[in-house]
Amino acid sequence: MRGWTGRLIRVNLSLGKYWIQDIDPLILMNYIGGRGLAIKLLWDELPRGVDPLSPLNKLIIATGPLTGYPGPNTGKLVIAAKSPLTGGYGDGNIGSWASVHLRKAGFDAMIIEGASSKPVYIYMDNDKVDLMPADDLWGLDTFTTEDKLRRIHGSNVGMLIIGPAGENMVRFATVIAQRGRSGGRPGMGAVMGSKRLKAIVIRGTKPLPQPADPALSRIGVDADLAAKAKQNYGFWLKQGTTATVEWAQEASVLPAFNYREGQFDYYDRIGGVMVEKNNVTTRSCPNCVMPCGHVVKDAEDQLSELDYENIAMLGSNIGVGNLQEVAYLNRLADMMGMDTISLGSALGWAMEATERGLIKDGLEWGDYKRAAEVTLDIAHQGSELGRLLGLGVKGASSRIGGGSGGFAMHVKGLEVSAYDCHAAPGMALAFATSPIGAHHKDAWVISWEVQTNRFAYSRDKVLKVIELQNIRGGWFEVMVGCRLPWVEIGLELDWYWRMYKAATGMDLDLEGVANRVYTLIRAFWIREYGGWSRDYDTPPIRWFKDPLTKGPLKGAKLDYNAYQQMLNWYYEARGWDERGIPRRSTLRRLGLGFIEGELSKVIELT
Ligand code: PTT
Ligand code: SF4
Repeated sequence: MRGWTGRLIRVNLSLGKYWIQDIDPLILMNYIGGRGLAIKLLWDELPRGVDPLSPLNKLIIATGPLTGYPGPNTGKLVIAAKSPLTGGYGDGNIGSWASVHLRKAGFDAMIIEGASSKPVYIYMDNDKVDLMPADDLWGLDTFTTEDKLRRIHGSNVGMLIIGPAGENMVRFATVIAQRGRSGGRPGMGAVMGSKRLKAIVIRGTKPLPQPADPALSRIGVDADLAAKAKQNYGFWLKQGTTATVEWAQEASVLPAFNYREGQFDYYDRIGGVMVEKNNVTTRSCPNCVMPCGHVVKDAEDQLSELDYENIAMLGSNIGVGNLQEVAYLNRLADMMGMDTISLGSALGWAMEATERGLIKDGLEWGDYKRAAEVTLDIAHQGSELGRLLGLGVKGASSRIGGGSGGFAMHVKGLEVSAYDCHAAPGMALAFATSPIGAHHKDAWVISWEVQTNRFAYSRDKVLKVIELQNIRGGWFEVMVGCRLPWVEIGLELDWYWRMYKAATGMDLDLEGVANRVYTLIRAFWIREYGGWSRDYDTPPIRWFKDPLTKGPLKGAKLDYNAYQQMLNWYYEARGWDERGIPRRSTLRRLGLGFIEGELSKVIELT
């Protein structure tokens, strides 16, 4: 096959052994790579009901057939496993040189299984893997760990690292690369920690696989040039995703005070204009034509890399209206190795619980110093509050009760990304049906929604959500490139279809692949949950019950019955029944007939 290496490397940490294996070409054709390959491997290889933090869980690192080739933003990888935060399928898409090095080492993917009895890190040099002792790295933050590993292995390597949060199995611990890339929101860092795996260091020096058409490089370079020629390119370089703060304020979707409101009085002190003024440098993933990591000095005069979600969740959502303070909390999260979205949500939830007298010795809105203390407590699991919040808002609210579930902002256990949906039913549906829980990456429909009829609960809106899910979750997550050239500066999708064809020699069946991957992920959740309920596909109750109390959309809230009608349309369009279970006919049409037997052991199929 062309475009793929056709091989994966399997490392078993319990046995201290590794194997090189061919990947069935049919699997690559049907699932392509990234998330597609990851869910196929997890479905096939995980025993049903496995504890996500046990040695039986497997961590999949998967690239795609364009990874590393010239072309817009081809330096990312998917990291996936059964999630300890949600109990279902979890993944993240992270920019790291590890992606390019893995391909240059001759592999499309790595599977990590078992668990080491002592802290280790993987050092992979092309076909050879060594498990290196990591006792002196254990307990270190991600920045210090990266510096130490670079001193040992030089700069021509790619790395994926966990911090204390991952080691201590904080449920929303992520994997960090390049001091500010963070991936795997549903606890992929905790899975690494449970395996006592501190880091993965990869050095690949072989040529990338031969593409089907040598014109691939030229097409990729032309696509880069086309991206740079886009009208919005110059503005993007100045503010990147952080310009979204001002847009979200204007649209009343900027989460404030634990999603009680959609606007924040001090938004201009933490927004894109402020970031631009304070920007000291920018950082990027490999092969990026449009760097988005905006670095500013934080409250301790250290460098911190910001994106929109970090600012909204550690700023407006917890009442902090100062960019340097937000940046400080963000840097702590990067160093500790935990997700800023979930952290901001957990802190916001704890602030509200404190206000309501449900938590003693908690924290007040806007108190960034106390928020920083609690952040470190979560990472180190060093106090009762730190241990509570380290469970995520779903786990924490079910532990303390007292009605605190009513303001726990999550779907399926994953904290909601930074878009308030009191007045955005389409985005609420996108969050509720995202295949990993409430992440915006699969369908950021909100920008389209606020420009059209934002209050409508229409079939058109449902179909728009699915169209976006299929492109974002079913293409960018399986071919594993960054979607921002398309989303943010309008690079035409046709460039990607041409690059895919040149790399693999095949035409892309987007609908087929996306539906197959979405449906298999749905089946995985059902299998792991031992059943299903429509409640799992319903957004947080707050958006239905507590209307916005101020701003131009004062009084807005979601309508439960109208939402349920949208969910019916959604299921119907995906070929799932009214319970959200894929129909037998859908499984067969998508080439997923092989899961019928196992799925029907846990639920009756229609
Ligand atoms: C992504 C999520 C996001 S999405 C942000 S800001 W965003 C937060 N960033 C964090 C961070 O930083 N530090 C930290 N400790 N935790 C963080 N949690 C949050 O993580 C990220 C970019 C961004 S920045 C976005 S939109 C796009 N996301 C993509 C995606 O999901 N898929 C894809 N094919 N391309 C994408 N391109 C963009 O990538 P998760 P990254 Mg990330 C400081 O991984 O788990 O999906 O979480 O990977 O390399 O950092 O790129 O306004
Ligand atoms: Fe990475 Fe941002 Fe470039 Fe995408 S736009 S490849 S996330 S630096």
